[in-house]
Amino acid sequence: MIKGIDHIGIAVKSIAEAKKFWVDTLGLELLRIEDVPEQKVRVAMLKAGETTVELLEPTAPDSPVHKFIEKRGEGLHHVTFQTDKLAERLKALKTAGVNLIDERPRAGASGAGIAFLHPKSAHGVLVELCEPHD
Ligand code: CMX
Repeated sequence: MIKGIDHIGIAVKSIAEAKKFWVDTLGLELLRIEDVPEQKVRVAMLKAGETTVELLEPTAPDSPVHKFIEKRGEGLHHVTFQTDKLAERLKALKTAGVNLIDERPRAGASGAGIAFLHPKSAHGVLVELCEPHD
């Protein structure tokens, strides 16, 4: 079952620049900054009450986030929902005709299993599912 929103991903050209608004002005707490080489991004995780905002800065020209910013500019990039039994859920979604970017869970930050669903199957929203590590 879907347990809630884990985080909201926002594509930015520069974490250092974006932090001036999100942290210094709006007041979200910076939890950590880490590189995610598999996705060719650097991420800043910001605490927003029960959930988290993830600023995504591309680290290579062929990063999906670089492509997104080139095409659409900075802005909302994806929404991540927490789920259990991710592998089973992906099979069920595939059977239901959903276009899966990841057919099997991949390793995400902090040992979580993650998988993306294509925005064409989700009314224009890139959806990420994550199953937190126990
Ligand atoms: N949200 C909504 N729509 C999106 C989108 C996004 N984030 N990214 C792309 N699209 C749309 C495009 O606008 C385009 O629509 P049209 O065909 O109507 O023009 C369509 O999807 C195809 O886009 P594209 O620019 O040709 O890009 P690709 O098909 O090469 O890649 C996607 C799109 C979603 C498959 C790719 O970005 C992907 O695999 N994403 C998952 C991985 C990822 O985003 N990683 C970064 C975050 C990692 C992290 O959180 O750690």
